[in-house]
Amino acid sequence: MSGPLSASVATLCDEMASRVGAEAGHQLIQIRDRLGEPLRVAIAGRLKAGKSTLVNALIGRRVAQTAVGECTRVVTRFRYGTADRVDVVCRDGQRKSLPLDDDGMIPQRLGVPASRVAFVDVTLTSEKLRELTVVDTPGLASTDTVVSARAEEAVGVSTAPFDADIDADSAGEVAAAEAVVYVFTQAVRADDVRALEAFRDASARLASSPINALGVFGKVDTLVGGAGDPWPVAAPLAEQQGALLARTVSDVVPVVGLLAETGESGRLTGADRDALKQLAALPAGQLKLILASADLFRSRATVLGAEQRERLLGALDLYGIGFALAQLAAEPDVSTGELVRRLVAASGFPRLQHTLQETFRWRSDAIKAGWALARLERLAGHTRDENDRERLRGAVERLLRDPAYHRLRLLDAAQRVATGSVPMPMQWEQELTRLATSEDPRWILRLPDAGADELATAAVAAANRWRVYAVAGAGPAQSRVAQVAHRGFHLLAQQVRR
Ligand SMILES: Nc1nc2c(ncn2[C@@H]2O[C@H](COP(=O)(O)OP(=O)(O)O)[C@@H](O)[C@H]2O)c(=O)[nH]1
Ligand SMILES: [Mg+2]
Repeated sequence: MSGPLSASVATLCDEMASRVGAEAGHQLIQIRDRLGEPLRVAIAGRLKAGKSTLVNALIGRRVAQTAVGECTRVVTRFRYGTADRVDVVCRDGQRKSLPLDDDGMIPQRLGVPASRVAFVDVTLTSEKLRELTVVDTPGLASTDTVVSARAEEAVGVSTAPFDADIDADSAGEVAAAEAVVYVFTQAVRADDVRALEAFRDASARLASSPINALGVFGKVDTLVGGAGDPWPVAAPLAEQQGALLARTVSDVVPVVGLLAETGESGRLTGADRDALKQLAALPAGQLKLILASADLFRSRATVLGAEQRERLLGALDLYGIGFALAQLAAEPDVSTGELVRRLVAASGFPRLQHTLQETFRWRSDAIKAGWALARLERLAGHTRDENDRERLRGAVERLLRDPAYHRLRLLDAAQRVATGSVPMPMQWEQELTRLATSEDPRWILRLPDAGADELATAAVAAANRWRVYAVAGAGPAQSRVAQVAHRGFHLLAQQVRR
């Protein structure tokens, strides 16, 4: 499952582990083990942004609490396992197992004070977790100014964007993620951007950048009133936000998380469909009225019982209900399964899944290898034994000389440019980003129909351009980046000739 880059870092860890002292050896084994695990994605964002809802959609099960009053203050990690299991991991290292509650969700009461909890470790038999470990985080609280100030302080000391009440253990659990999905709603606020950027320092080499961070514009159904279609507003807004956040996330994908969750978790039943059908039979004027607001729906949709009304609101909200009613009006016999499929399509979730795949999954080898190398470099710097330090540093350097590892230098350089720490003209930046994030020479060189010869010529020309830029271009930082790009295009030319 792991790619060639992470595999060779893992081999290096194994080899070195027997040659260094016990302390460093133990850490090397930890890094190696981690390389064999699925990519770890943290879901970050402010309180009530819809993070846990999105987590459930990604897992395909409603396991994370999203109840209205719910306000989880702990980090929860969801990973694949052969049995469903919830372990509360305490800060003193103690573990306490809990059963899922009657609804199959993590119990709201953990039985341990939140202040003592490091994080909650959940293993599930969900197939979707085989390739992705998901870390749900509490939100960055910001309405309360005191908490906000403390959150900022926490951000200042380069932890991650979450509530200041979070302890170091859970902060570490989030910082250990190799990629981040940042969920926000409506206008992107200054503290959103700051919080997102705070990830940057947390994992050194490949911290939050367009390389490993994706933005999700959540709850877009709440942009317009009632059951109105939010997409004509949501799509251009997401594009604007994408431009605003271009230095921090690779894309901003709009989504109705609630509909994705309901659809992907199989929450909608045949009875729900029948209830919707009853509503669909109402006269148009009355329908318009009950779909105007949640309060009107509660007080006027009396062909249904109170419980059924709440259930539909909770699972679909007004836009989902209105969408389902329109489907049923046009096609009264549509099955529950087909209705669910259309709801998921209307949620925007398929595009999010596709983008996740594109952004993270195929890059995950480089992301993980980069993460591991950053850990190794840190280990080489901190190990007490001087000989161990030397050995580790030497091993990392040898590995980086392998041409395959040039990919990591490229990602690192592209990240510096993309985040603005090394400014560069847009065209150069874009070419570097393409080179760093793809293996397809036609796409990198923007020659979709070219043959091998033409590609090789173009790659050599690009290499030359970057060499000139390295010599004659701007400052020393730009020059270093340009040298990395120069070598990258040189290697690309060799690759297409083979
Ligand atoms: N209408 C609507 N409500 C949503 C959506 N996503 C989440 N919610 C609701 O918003 C509330 C907070 O969501 P939650 O996922 O718990 O937010 P978190 O605090 O970021 O984890 C819950 O009541 C969700 O049902 C959405 O896309 N549309
Ligand atoms: Mg939550």
